[in-house]
Amino acid sequence: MAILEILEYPDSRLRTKAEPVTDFGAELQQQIDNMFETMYEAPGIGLAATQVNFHQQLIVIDISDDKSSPLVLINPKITEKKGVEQREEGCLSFPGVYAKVERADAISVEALDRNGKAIKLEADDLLAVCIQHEIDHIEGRLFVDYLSPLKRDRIKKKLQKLQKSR
Ligand code: GNR
Ligand code: NI
Repeated sequence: MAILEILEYPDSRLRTKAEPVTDFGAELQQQIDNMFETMYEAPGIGLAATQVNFHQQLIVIDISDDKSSPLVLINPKITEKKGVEQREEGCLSFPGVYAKVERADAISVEALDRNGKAIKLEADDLLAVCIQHEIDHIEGRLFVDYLSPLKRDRIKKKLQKLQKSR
């Protein structure tokens, strides 16, 4: 296993639209394991392949406190959205940045698991937020896209300063 480098905003590679996964072989399995290791080490509750410069529609999530609920979503589609809720979000591609974003409160999702088997799930609360945040990543969208241009610009300057300092 390996810890992967996480791209940080405003890296333009975060804007890449991922291609559907078609090959569920050993390389994909290795990529999934490396993404879990990277997410747990960060630590984060989700990680999209785009963030580690792998441009296929692959997401890993675990919102548990004890690594007990790993979830892999491949080629995911949101089939239903209900309600809206504002929540504070963070992102591993924006170290130290938190902002309130409005999302659907509950969603239905269809996806493939790591073996290519079709799965359907219903999610609400934090899991629903996390899935929507990760699906945005694989489509090249970022949580700051929902903020005002002024707030986004402040965040960009803060991160560029941080990146120059190391
Ligand atoms: O670790 C993460 N926490 C989080 C908190 C609120 C809403 C979304 C997230 S996802 C984030 C990890 C990440 O950047 N995934 O893309
Ligand atoms: Ni993120």
